[in-house]
Amino acid sequence: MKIMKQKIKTQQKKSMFTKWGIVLFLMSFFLFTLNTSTFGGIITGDPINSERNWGYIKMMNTDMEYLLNIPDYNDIIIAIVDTGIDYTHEAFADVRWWVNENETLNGLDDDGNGYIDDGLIGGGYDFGYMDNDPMPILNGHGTNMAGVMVAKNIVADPERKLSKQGGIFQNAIIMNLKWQHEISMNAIFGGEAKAIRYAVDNGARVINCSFNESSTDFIAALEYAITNNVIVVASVGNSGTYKETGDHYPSTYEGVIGIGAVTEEADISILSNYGPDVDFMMYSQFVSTLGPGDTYSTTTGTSISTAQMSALIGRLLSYDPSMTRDDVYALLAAHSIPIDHEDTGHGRIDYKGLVQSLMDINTTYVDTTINEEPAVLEIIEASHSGGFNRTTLRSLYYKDQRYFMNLEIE
Ligand SMILES: [Ca+2]
Ligand SMILES: [Ca+2]
Ligand SMILES: [Ca+2]
Repeated sequence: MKIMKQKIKTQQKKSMFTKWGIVLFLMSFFLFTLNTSTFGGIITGDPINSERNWGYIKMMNTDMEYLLNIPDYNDIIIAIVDTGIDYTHEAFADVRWWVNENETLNGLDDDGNGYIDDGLIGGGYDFGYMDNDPMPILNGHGTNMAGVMVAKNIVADPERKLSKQGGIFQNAIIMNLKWQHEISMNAIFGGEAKAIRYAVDNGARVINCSFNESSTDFIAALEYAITNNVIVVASVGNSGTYKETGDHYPSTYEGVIGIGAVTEEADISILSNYGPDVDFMMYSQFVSTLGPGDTYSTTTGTSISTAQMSALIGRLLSYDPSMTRDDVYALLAAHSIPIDHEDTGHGRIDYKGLVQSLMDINTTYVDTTINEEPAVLEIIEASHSGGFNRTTLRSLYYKDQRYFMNLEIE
């Protein structure tokens, strides 16, 4: 097999937002249990495709096209346990919402799981109000989380919308599990534990927990998830302080993957907690995403860091669903770049390196930009059980430069 490639200049842009730390820190005082700070959820007139939106991609050593052009191989369900997702958002039009095949919309609990008509509307259930519609009433947090996972590019208005960015794992199947009562901001029906158990019982491989909650029932549900090889990914919190084990649940619970926040300069975000139970750091500042009611917003904090990691882990599982939580963790840890701060776990993810390690590829790379006649640069050999389909591989990083490739099978 011969691969012809053309070098594409990557756009390395500098952040305009290095001085926002204090602002973000002040904003963190307005937070309740949700690990995010959204600017009221909506910034109108703000070009969503501005350079900062590349942050979360850049902090993973990759770019959006690279992410999107690597194929997904298997269906993976990600449960977003949050405030509910506005599943009617225009950028979610093609999203694969999870459906409970064992229910019928008839006012009865057909599958006998204790919930009437669950999993038929918007991908899940509302454990905050105990009804079958997980649509948020007030809070945009859940929609923010889903945006960085599965939003699709909207091309109609490229200056305003997600022209350069979409979710990290757009083929994910999303389970939309609302756990909070939006007025009280609490789980008055024990929704946080119910939602976790529901996700496990219905096939979720990843559960996103971008919040802080520590009820006994909830801890038991976390253990249930971990025992069943479901990967729980949780935000480490936005108070900018050191957290010992047990100080912040679920992120410091053993077996949960705790996610902190870095800036575009790969420094720890001023609002990110840190400590022995932080596992990885993801990008956190002004991450563009979706809000309820066809709105677009930017979101900052460890919540959105966590959502990115959940999507990334979902993608990894789609390559090889047989991987356990420990397999995934080891893979991420092996392809992490430490940041210059103690107690920040393995640091940020080198997605490019990670994907290369997953590729089952033994290929001759030919750089058409160096010579008129194609020149062989290097033969890369790697193998992994989750190997890529070579004919669909469209781009690859090579020695820190990005290439598009035209594949020729010989
Ligand atoms: Ca039911
Ligand atoms: Ca029913
Ligand atoms: Ca509802």
